[in-house]
Amino acid sequence: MVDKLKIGITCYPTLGGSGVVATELGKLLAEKGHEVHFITHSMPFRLGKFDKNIFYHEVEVNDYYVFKYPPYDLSLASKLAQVAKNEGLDLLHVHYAIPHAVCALLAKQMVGDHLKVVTTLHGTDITVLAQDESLSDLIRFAINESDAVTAVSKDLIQETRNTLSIDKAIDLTYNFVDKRVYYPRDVEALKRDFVRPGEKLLIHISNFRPVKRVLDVVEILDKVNLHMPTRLLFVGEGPELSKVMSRVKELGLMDRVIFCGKQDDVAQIISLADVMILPSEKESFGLVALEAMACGVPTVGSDTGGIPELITHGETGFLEAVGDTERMSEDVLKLLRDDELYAKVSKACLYRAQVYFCDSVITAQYEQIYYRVLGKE
Ligand code: GMT
Repeated sequence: MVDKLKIGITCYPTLGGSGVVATELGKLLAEKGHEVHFITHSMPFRLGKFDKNIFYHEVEVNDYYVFKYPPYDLSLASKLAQVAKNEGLDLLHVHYAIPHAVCALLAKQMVGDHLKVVTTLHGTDITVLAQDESLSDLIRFAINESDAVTAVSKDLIQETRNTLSIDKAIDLTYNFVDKRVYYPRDVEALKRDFVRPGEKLLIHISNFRPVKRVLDVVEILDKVNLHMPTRLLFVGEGPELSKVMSRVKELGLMDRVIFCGKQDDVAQIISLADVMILPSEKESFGLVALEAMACGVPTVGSDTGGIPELITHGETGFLEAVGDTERMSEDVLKLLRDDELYAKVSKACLYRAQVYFCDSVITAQYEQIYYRVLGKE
């Protein structure tokens, strides 16, 4: 019989792909009989319904008056150690090297070497934080001292090696989607609330950080709309939102754009759309493109980071150089004008999401890593 494990998971519990992946993984592990303890500063937003194998431990930050800054990292480290001891955890699976892996390593020192630490790299700790010399040694330490390290694309593994001169083995664990949630939904009736007959619908979902190049999405809509009546759904919020709204007004596209804000039922919204637009400057994986793929919606985006490992240009979407909105809009038009091509690409999307980014396959990969670090292979 396979050993059931006691696993602690720490992630950023609010919106964001890493939080989604960590939470979905925890839920799937719990379904397989493992005991899963989320240790985070607030309830992970995708946690959902009650499960007897899922526990939530809130990290409360001590705001003692001598502290200039409340020490979240120390509160997390001591909570991790406390939960690990009280619950007899086998391992901590932490998402992001900074600060989570560093905190987990401190907890391991407090609890003992039998507590293993698995760290998953999602991108920003390598592509942004590791560029900062004041943090790079700490990130290298966190990676080298973890019992296992995983990354969400080959590109991110390579970038970790190059940026931090790291030789340690890093396991590739692609992002995944739960096929029971992400599938083409029947949204024909709902679609009539968003587009008129004959119109097409584009979608962009992100946290509107500069790295997402959301203004490019508006340029693409503008260009496509010149040739074909098209609308655009923006899902999410973030620092670039007001700039995006100004550009939409400047181009006279207000009646073509719907700003939905943050939304929970992403699969339903994606199913409304014809094409997902992801023109990011950098993307270690691009979870939203996978979510779209699993709903049969192709992505047009940039050929950068881990995106080409997910989307095969010409088969499951189209990828162009970062910032080339001209070619991206031509790709969108190519897809929207040719029903036969669209159907072929959409079918290929469903197949690729099922076969290569299937929840059960990736969950099993994580389990294998857990058993390996615990010497239970
Ligand atoms: O993209 C973001 O700004 C959010 C960030 C996160 O922490 O959720 O996303 C990163 O992790 C996701 C899950 O592994 C990946 O799908 C995203 O590509 C990655 N973002 C970047 O690399 C910019």
